[in-house]
Amino acid sequence: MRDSRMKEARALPATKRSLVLHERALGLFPGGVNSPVRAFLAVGGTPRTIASARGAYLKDADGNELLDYVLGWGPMLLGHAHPAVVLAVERQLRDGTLFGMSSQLEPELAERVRRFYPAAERLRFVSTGTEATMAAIRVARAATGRDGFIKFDGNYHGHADAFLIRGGSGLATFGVPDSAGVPASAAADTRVASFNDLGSVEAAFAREPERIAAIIVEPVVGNMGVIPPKTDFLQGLRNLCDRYGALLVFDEVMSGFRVARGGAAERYGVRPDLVALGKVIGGGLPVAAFGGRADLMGLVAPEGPVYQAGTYSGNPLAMAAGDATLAQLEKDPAIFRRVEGCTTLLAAGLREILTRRKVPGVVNAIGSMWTIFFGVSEVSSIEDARRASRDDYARFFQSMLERGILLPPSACESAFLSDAHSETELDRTLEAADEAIEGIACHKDRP
Ligand code: KE4
Repeated sequence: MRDSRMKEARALPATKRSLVLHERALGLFPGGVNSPVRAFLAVGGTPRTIASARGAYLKDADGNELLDYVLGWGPMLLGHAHPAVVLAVERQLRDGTLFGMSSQLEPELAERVRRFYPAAERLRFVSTGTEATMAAIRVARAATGRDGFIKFDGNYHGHADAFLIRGGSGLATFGVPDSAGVPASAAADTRVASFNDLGSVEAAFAREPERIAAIIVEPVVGNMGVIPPKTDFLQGLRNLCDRYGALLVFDEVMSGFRVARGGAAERYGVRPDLVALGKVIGGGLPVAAFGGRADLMGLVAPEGPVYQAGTYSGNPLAMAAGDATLAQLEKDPAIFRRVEGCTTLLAAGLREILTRRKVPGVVNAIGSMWTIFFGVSEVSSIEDARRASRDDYARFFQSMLERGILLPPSACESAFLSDAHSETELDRTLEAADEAIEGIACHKDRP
């Protein structure tokens, strides 16, 4: 017991500069951050300001090196500052960053996206996942002439009004599943079902068979921690959409390129009518996309009546980063096997520690996404995830951060791996996790 406390008492890394920067930021930005989850409110401690990143590592403003499992919330599949991406962006930088007209790399990247994700027969680039999901639902409403749509409790699709109902990610992190400022009228057409519960979806359709335009789903949930779909759940959604004349929208902003090279559509063999993509396709710069059946995308302006636009859509610099990233993934497809293999090893190692340390918990991992949940034996629903111990996760987060390992600062998020994470990083992570989980066990033993 004493020994473990001694270990825990090791000098905490300096965070003075992060603290000073955060205090300055508090006077400028709500919560001192430009996206809520970065404020560390769910886990406590000083939010870290990052100065640089390379490979699997970040360097914070105090010079602490952090082994990174946030990876920009998913985009950095190759690792930070990958040479091919840096070179491509540097080259484009010199040729200009924004033309207000189409640029050469847009079709290049779109064709690469389509080779990975054939269900995106045609697509449109936007800058954020929020825009992509918003537009996908707008297309579905136009195509069906219906207004309602079904989302799932705990799923997060960005911060458009109609989605901020029982949302995951930061909404669930702060226990405010519904946001203030969203008028009832904006949410009037949102129906909420339970993930992995086909009965709840069928009931929603049965109540309003003519009103539901679409189902939108994170086919592998990442925004309540990782929750894979049960067998036949996604096919069940496909069948219900076909039966009721609704469209199936996969929000693969996070799961795309993460649960398989072709996302959940490939992994589970279910073809959506529309898809939202993002994160990895921008390689760290702002690129997202909505796409799908050619007949549906033909409804989008200027071809059709569905309006959608964006100043930075197809931005040349972002296209360069995305194109270089997907080019690397096409050149070296073994990346997916390597990163998934490392993730599987990490998850197995964490499970072994939980068992050996007799700390109740479970690790969900799929592709290169993973989450450790404490205090529960299974997480296959949002309700299970909500039962997990947020306090133990916060303890784990802080213990790992003290050992130079950065996990998502919320139990309602997915952690990721990159191709820059090797056996060295795994060994270091498992050694730190063993000490951190021992600390949780000791905490539980305390009267
Ligand atoms: P953005 O608008 O943040 O680019 O994408 C929204 C979005 C849509 N769909 C899914 C499945 C997503 O995970 C996201 C955004 N993911 C969060 C992390 N859970 C972004 C990080 C943040 O909010 O700071």
